[in-house]
Amino acid sequence: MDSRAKEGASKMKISRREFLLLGLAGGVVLALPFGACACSDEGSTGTLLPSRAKLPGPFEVPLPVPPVLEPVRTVAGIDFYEMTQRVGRIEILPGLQTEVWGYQGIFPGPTIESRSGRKIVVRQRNELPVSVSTHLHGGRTPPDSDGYPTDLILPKKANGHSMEGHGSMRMQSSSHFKDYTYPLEQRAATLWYHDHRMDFTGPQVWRGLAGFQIIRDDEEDGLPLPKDEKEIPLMICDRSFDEDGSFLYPSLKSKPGVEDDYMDGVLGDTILVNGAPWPYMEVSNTKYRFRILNASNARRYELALEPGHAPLVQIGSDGGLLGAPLLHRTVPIAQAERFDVVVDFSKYDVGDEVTLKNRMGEGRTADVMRFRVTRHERDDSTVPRRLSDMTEFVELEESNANRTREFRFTRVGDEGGTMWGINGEPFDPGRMAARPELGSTEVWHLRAAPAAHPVHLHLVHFKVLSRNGREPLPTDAGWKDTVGLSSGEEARVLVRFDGYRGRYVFHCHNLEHEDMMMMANFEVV
Ligand SMILES: [Cu+2]
Repeated sequence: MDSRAKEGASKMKISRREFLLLGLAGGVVLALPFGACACSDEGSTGTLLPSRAKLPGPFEVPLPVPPVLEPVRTVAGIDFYEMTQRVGRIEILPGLQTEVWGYQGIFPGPTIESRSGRKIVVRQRNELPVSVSTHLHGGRTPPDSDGYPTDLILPKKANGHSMEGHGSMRMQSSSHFKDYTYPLEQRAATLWYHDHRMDFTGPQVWRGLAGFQIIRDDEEDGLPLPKDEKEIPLMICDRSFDEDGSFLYPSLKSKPGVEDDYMDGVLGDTILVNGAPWPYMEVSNTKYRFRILNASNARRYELALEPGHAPLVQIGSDGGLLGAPLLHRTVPIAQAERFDVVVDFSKYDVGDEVTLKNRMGEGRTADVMRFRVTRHERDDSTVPRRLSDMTEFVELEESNANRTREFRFTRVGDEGGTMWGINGEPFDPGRMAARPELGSTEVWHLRAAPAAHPVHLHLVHFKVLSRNGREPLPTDAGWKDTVGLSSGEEARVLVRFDGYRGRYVFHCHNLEHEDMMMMANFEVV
């Protein structure tokens, strides 16, 4: 592990062999490894940036839930949305104002609720002082709407801002808005949209450019899972604040990248959930569904409930519902990963306080948020033994693979490393790392050294075949679009190249690594 990559090395000591059988509400008994600890041996790769502002105490502010964006019109079954990316001022730390760069000027941005197979068009307007490119993470999206890093929406005053440090960058858009078309020919899942601008994704997401998009379908609607006010998206991310409440970020002035000390990644000292610092939520003694997203730049978490009377019942992953629920005592969540979990608060007494902890954190970053069980309520929801018909997933086997490719995620450049790269190469929009055929299946062997790298592929979903030559972790289950690798780890993933022909990127989702070139192209041919 790099000497600077030391924040929050895991202190978990749970035996990997711990094996329990647990009953769930509704009489379902699952013979699953509960507490099979998915603890990594490494914590987050990054350097802590201390806040200068006075931070609030834990669990003082209520959990906000982002508003749902309504379409501006519907024509021929297509929903049209409009969003403006602009500067906003919001109160994140009590009594202070924070300038955010937000979708609709808010952070997190508004949630888009959509249906599988129902096309939507999102017009993104840019009223920020910088260029942007919007990516729908987890979306099976045609290439011209995927938010390629140089497919920019220029700022209104395009007087040089957009070319910061990039005299040679090819401009692919000259408008102040762009219509993104999302066919959404994919399963129900928790997606998120965020900025993906070449070299500046880290600072622009840090300033607020992230929001949820949820896709629903009939299969999921037919399940008796917790719904409505008991189905909550949780965007977890870390930030640091200057004395006046503004976001701190160690940018180089008008140039890509961060100060040398932070090239491993920027770790905030304040944990936000849906934009609020260490919030609390009042719950009844019933089941709740949480769609958890790690939207941090560099921080990984190991989530756990304390006291742990109830397991985290995982019902879905990046790519939607699992075939059957899985019980975890802890859930490791790398940047950009999503875990869809149900928590049964009937395992607690009214009056109990239940903390969502981060076992990889230290001091204040070991807390995420708190649930207060405040009332009795009738609960009609259950977690069924079967969640989804995962035929396609089960049938996709390594023997289906047409070929294997290997990608190493390492430092590149001068002695000591000045950049990050894949197979020794920093990102070059003109270079193609792979040309898989549409409809083909490949094994991608991903290796991370010498730091933690969450690897994300655009367009596709994949199945984790193995981790470090052994069985995947219980938390690697289901369709994935991001796989978290600790320093020195490797994973083999089985990827089905479905959807659209064209050029896409895959990259490390440590946003500082991504900005410092840990990205490559693949073209589906
Ligand atoms: Cu990385």
